[in-house]
Amino acid sequence: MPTPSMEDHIEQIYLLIDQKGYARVSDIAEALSVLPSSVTKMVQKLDKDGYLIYERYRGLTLTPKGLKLGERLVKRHSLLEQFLRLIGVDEERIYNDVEGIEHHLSWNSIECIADLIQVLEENPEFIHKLEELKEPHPHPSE
Ligand SMILES: [Mn+2]
Repeated sequence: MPTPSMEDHIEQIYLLIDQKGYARVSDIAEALSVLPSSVTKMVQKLDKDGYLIYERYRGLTLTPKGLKLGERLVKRHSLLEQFLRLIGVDEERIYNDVEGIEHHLSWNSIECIADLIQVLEENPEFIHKLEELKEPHPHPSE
């Protein structure tokens, strides 16, 4: 089982390769707000565990195992974003909230949330009821 930190790294590597065609240690470090040295350490562990191949001067490539997990993690992230958006969470909170919960839900819960999203999308009257509840809704000071 990959740890939350391993998941974060694989997710970012997958996204970077998808968007730029490559993932550099410095870009991963910046995306995750951690030191490049700790990314290097993690990348070596992910190499050892078979998620990617890391060659110091040639960069890194995800193995089929890493690609499969990366794709799942990115899907999970966007599914949770979609869910929070649908239930009316403020846009500026969504990313951080998802980062906070995504590693701690079982795939069973994720599947149930996916089903709930489907029901909500097919029945917009539920969304309207939620919106009505929210009308004047000051947040407690944070
Ligand atoms: Mn994420």
